[in-house]
Amino acid sequence: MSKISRVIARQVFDSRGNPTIEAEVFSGNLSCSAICPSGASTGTYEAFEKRDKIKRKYLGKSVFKAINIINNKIAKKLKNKNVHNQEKIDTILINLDGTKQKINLGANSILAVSIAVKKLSAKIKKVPLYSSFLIKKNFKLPFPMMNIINGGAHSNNGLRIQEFMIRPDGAKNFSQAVQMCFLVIQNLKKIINKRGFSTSVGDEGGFAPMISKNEEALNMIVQAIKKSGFKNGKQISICLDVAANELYKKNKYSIHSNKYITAEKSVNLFKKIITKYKIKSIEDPFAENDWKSWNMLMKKIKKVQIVGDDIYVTNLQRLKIGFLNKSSNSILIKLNQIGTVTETLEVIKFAHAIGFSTIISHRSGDSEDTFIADFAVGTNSSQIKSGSLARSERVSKYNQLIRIEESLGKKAKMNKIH
Ligand code: 2PG
Ligand code: MG
Repeated sequence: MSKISRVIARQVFDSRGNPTIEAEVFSGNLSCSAICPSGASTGTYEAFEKRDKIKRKYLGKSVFKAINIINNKIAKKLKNKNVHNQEKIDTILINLDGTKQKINLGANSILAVSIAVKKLSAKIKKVPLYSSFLIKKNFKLPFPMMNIINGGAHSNNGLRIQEFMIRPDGAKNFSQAVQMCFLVIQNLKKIINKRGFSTSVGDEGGFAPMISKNEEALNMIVQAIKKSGFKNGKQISICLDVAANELYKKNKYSIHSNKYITAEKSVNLFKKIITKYKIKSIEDPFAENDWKSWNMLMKKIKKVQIVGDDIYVTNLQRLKIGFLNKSSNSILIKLNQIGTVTETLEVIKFAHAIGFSTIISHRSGDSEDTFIADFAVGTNSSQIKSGSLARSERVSKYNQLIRIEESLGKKAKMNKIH
């Protein structure tokens, strides 16, 4: 048994330059740290993110109260606990908070500690982090979903849909997957440049040209795929995150233009673009409580991955409701939506048991922490979403997967997209 000797936290900064928490957990002279990410288009049911809300200092965004909680309350409770007993440690943290949405301690303080403990346990055991989750052998690499055009809450271009992604379905290995995305991204850059738009990037590293029509973005991507020598819908597939919570008002949606229309009409327009652009995956097509419309889409659209993010918020109870309502066939996994490693693993296990695919995801405010790369491999998740091949906080996850693939050698295989 290795005992936790010390837990400390500090305020660091995320990729948007906002304050966030880094926790460091010690056992003797070994330690590991973890940085908590932060979202922009957040679901109502996500676990609570604790911020100081003192306008004067960091416009309300500092996290010193949460850091205090780690340095005192949490550190005291975890002292001398077995670092290898993740479930017990997470249970202590959950009980210490005592609320459903982790309102007392804040999911940001809890998660930073939970992840740091997990990393430290693997370090002490001298095993690769990816081998310390659900999967113990036959590790598979996830397909990257790279967000190459940013819209919605992640940029200020007025583009309705938040994320236009590509997934290199034809890749034989992870390095090739990255190479394929690289080619499409570089060609897309040329296309955007030629059209006279800026090639600067948004929060997740994708381009954020000043266009406002979804189809304009889709046309440019199709062109870039073709120019790279790939077949759209075959070697490379287009995937979307609509983030429809942000486009919802009084039972209507402004997904396809800035005019608000019914869900029925939106479904028909989804159908149109899915066929035209051979779209293979759609995340958050409707708002977080609009179970009826999700089910309508599932009934009307076949062979497309329908992914729940804000609707499930990595929460087992909400996933169960979604399963009973036939709301989707896939779930996006974000550790900070629920707050501990153990609870996240429970959700993934359930998702796989009911035949859902799992997509491990970054947040739009992320950091150099690469935990989710190992997590994707160790949980047998078929996909990972970590932005584009730009901005180090995005690329760092893909780089870690390249290292994992290398360390697996000949045994390395790509996961299956179902
Ligand atoms: C999403 C995420 C990540 P955010 O909606 O899926 O891409 O964005 O972190 O802003 O919620
Ligand atoms: Mg989303």
